[in-house]
Amino acid sequence: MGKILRSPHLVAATAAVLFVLVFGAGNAFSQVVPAMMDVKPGSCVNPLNVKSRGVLPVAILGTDDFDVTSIDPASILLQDSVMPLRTAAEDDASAIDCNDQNGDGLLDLLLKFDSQETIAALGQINDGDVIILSLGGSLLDGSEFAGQDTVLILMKGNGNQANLGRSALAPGHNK
Ligand SMILES: [Ca+2]
Ligand SMILES: [Ca+2]
Repeated sequence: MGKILRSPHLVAATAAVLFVLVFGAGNAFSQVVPAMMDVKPGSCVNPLNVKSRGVLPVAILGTDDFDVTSIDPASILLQDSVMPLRTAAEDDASAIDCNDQNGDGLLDLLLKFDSQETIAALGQINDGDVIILSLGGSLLDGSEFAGQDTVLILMKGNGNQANLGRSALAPGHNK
């Protein structure tokens, strides 16, 4: 039996198995589950006024391959630094809400971020910039997810654009 263990074929086969194990494990750690993210659900342009003192609503849309209830809400960060609001904002029932935002029958996770905190996390911005917002976090099974959407930076006006985004949300609330 000792001779068989030293067989070049067996050594090669063992190496191949080890390679697959290591490669597979590496993949499991580096894989990030893609998530569908929609800043300001109901608005395509996603204007973000730098003077807005309100909230920036962001939906993570559930798909057949992505169940939003598998997200660990405590892990969610926008731009790697901004946590979603956790207390009720104004007349909203809760800051983190699970409902079917886009009416496709699949649950979506609705988050709200403080507009000023979000703007501060963007660094140098100019009027009219289209900025990619990144959102990420962990799933309850420990894997990571990430999504992206864009916002249009507005530096003029009085913040009414931001309020438009919020009122566009109202019809999406389940009634
Ligand atoms: Ca949008
Ligand atoms: Ca949905």
